[in-house]
Amino acid sequence: TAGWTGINERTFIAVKPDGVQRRLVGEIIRRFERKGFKLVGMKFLQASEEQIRQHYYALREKPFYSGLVKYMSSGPIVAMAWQGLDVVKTSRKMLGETNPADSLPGTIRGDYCVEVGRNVIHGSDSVESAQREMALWFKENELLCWEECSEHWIY
Ligand code: 3AN
Repeated sequence: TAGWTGINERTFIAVKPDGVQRRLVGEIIRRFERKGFKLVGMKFLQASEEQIRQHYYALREKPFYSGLVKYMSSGPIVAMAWQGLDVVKTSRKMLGETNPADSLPGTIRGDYCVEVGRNVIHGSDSVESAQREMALWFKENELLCWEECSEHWIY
């Protein structure tokens, strides 16, 4: 997965257990599609605590870490990879700030949540994190390269 930049930049997005429970999956996908990003990988899964510990390894010393691991493995999540120009930076803008109270209306966290510990969605914070996280959650053949070639479609 190395070397994805420009219009091929990719990021890892996950709808967290509270987002799934609150039926926000469709809304979140809709926002990324309408923005103009391309879905290149998606799975619905219940993560193990071990997977979450790896995902949030950088936060292992934080006081909220064990609560975060429990929360993120408490129910199913939707793991996705999205592709497009500046998708890492732009998707962080679409998410809003880590604390929903600091997130502007119009952002996902600004519109749909109130608590930092229940903030509905994850998005990679850099191109390097995106590559590490995509490798953690997807096998290489689960990330697709596809083009919009409508002549092959029925309608
Ligand atoms: P972001 O998800 O915006 O990149 P990080 O990486 O600092 O923010 O934090 C990862 C996750 O840890 C957050 N999405 C949130 O669920 C949780 N978290 C962050 N800060 C706190 C906090 N002060 N209290 C409880 N949970 C937190």
